[in-house]
Amino acid sequence: MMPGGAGSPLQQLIAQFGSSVIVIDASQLAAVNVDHRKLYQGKALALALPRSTAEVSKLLAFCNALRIGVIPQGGNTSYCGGTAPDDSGTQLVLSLRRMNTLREMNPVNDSMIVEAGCILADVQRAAADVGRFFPLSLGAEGSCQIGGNLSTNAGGVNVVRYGMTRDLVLGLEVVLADGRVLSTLQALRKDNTGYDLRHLFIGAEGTLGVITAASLKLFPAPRSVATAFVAVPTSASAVSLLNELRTHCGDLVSSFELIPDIAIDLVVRHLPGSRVPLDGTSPWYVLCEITSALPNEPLGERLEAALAAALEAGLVTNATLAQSERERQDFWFIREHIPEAQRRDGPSLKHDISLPLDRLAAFIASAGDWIRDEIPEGYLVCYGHVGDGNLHFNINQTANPVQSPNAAAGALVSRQNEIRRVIHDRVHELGGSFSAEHGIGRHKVEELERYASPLELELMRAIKRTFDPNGIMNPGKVLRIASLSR
Ligand code: FAD
Ligand code: 2HG
Ligand code: ZN
Repeated sequence: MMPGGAGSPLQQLIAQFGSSVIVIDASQLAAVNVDHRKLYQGKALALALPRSTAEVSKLLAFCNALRIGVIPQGGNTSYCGGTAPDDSGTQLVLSLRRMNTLREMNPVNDSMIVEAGCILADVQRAAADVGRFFPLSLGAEGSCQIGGNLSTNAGGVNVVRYGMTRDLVLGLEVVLADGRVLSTLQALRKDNTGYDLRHLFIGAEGTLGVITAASLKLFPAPRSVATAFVAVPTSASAVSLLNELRTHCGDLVSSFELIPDIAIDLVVRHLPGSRVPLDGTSPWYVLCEITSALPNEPLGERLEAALAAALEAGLVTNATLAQSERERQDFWFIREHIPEAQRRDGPSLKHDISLPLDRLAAFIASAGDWIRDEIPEGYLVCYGHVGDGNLHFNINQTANPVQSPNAAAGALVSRQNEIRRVIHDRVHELGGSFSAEHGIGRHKVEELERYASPLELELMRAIKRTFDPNGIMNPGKVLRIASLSR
């Protein structure tokens, strides 16, 4: 039986847009009702699958008039519960998955225009097909969408060289809450004509409007690459190694990832086929890559020389360079599968933090000691994009043979608020961020309220009210606003 009686919002939506756009099939709804980490289970009114910007525009105008909450959804891989509807059964999930057209490829201008529902890996491939490079790269690239990447301002493994998603955007097409279409899809690198509105929507997590298309920057394709897997004695040595690499290789450094030994153990244990690059043990490793757009550059020699200097200085204890693309993939397999290995090992708490590089190692040492001493229910799995000062300071459930796995699981999760407070307070005191690249969603709304200044919150709320006075866009995410109707 169809929920909602005659003349109900659902009936009206179906009457207006048809059942090919407004989907109420239970299995399709089940997939969009829950976020990737299964933190929030909601119940959507329906799933909207628009095919064009014009259709998104009509949908939003309609929802605004009826005060129906709209939850934009891309690949649904976000980590902060940004995509889940609430459990009221009144919110419409709007998926961009049908809007996946490459509108324009412009190698001369080094730019491309893609619709928001394009899968990130497809965007990368389209750029590669014309000998260009779209540098955004992250573990979920096979399923996340460019609209989701823009809306979370995703980071990933190439930020050290190319910046966050925000840095890769020339223009946007956005449907506002009332259905009007704001198009700044130009492909200009220089355009100082007043306030740069596109940046408000980047990282807004669907709370200000729906991104329907983007004009993206392209770069020369890397044609020479050298990748190393490096053992380092301490996290402080890893930070110093970054400096050393920059001294020797300058801005060729495109990735610099910290990996602890425990993460390698997890990947090897849970993902058959993974190959450990180095013999022996070390508490920490760095996976680093340097690239150049010039062909046949002796980057291996350059990286080797940098690592030899670091070895001499005691920053490195062992290192290996990938001798083939296959070996390079093996190195990256380990890094990219840490989240999946963590997931398979049991419940975990995630802290996506960033710190100034000069404070990063001291933080790892002191917060690491605190976890060891105070959190017997968990163990630290600290890894991430150290080149950007970004750590995934995660804690996994300790296996406890005395308790059942579930009871033990509950023990760590039941302490999550207390643990989060200690970690985020310490990060804040050190001038860091409690959300480096994953955003706020629903999961970190209280954290934003705690750590943003009153003035920042006042201005963010004013922006929200300006763009979405009826509060229909992704209600309850990023900001709570009492005076809005939702
Ligand atoms: P969704 O999860 O669908 O949505 C994310 C947010 O954006 C939601 O608030 C949603 O309402 C909003 N939204 C989605 N599309 C639109 C749109 N068109 N218009 C307006 N709002 C919209 N993140 C990183 O930053 N770096 C990483 O290295 C990284 N690695 C990951 C690895 C794995 C294995 C996984 C599962 C996730 C990882 N993530 C990472 C998190 C996630 O992939 C990113 O946040 C990604 O950018 C989300 O894209 P999505 O299409 O899945 O968006
Ligand atoms: C990564 O860098 C992602 O692999 C995921 O941002 C981090 O699972 C995590 O905490
Ligand atoms: Zn990450």
